[in-house]
Amino acid sequence: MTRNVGMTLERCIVEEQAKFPEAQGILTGLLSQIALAGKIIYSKVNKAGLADILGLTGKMNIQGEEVQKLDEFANITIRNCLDHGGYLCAMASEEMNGAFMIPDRFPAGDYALVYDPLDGSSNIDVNVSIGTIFSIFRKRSNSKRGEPSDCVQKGDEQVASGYIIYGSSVMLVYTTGNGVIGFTLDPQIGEFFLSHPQIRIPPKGKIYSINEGNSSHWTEETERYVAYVKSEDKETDRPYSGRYIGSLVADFHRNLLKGGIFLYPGDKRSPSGKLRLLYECSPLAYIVEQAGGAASTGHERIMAVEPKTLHQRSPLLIGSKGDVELAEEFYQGKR
Ligand code: P6P
Repeated sequence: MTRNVGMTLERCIVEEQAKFPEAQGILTGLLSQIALAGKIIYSKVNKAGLADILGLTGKMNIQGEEVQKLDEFANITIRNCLDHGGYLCAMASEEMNGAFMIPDRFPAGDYALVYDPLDGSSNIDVNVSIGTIFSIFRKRSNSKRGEPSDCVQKGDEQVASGYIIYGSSVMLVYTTGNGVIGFTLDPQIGEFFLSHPQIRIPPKGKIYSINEGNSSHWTEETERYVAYVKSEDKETDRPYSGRYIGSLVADFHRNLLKGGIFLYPGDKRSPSGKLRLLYECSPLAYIVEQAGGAASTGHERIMAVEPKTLHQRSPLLIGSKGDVELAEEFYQGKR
């Protein structure tokens, strides 16, 4: 009897691609190259404690944050894996001030990639799971080789999005608009195998994730919502458990599988919150909506927000639909 070698990422994408002949294998190529970048990044992340790659480059990124060497490595790895395939016209990343237009020496394609190369990087030195987050848009400009503006599109325009989590195992989770699928890397053979064929988030959870250290700056809505989920009420399954890792991909991935809500709301110091719309909130919003959940600013769907600038921030409430809709009632003055 032939041993089932398991459904690899490539085989799964090709079979899914076959359902959309008009896509001419674009997604196959793009997702395969993103998977390759993830394997290369993982090869460094899992040795971070050994190499001298830990520590800061001393450079500052556009956010005014010190750039960790691994951040820079991840950013360049993704750019080098995806700049020559002919699928993309432009790329944009947390680590680059402006869009990176595909150089003339390579063919330019009809898609734009926006990504956070290594989110949660402040956790690199303490061995907490971190992740790569990505969004793929169709080129919208009329220019043959695209424009930087092709990277600045609202979430509803995404053709695919996903993340790679570098944790106790490495997983690639993505959507192309037909549900959410997860693959787990077998490091022995360097292949991603299908491990989560159809991820669905529970309609309601019992976990809330928020940085309580910010509570002195919270708005009254956030104070009242957090007090609500922490108070006892058997009928509505409260209190919730507090879980906060400080690494968005890790907090999001746990809630996606177990149910619950992650909040990084605006506060009195920064009304737009901390997280970036285009390469943190938007791609995860596409994943969670495709898994049956919801993602909101507190007042509107994250996917409906029309971005104005590449690095703009957005408040984020994301997770089980029942939890996000309940939290929205607090932010919209209905509770
Ligand atoms: P805070 C990591 O720097 C990050 O961008 C996300 O991964 C994480 O959810 C958030 O910031 C943590 O921010 O203010 O709670 O430390």
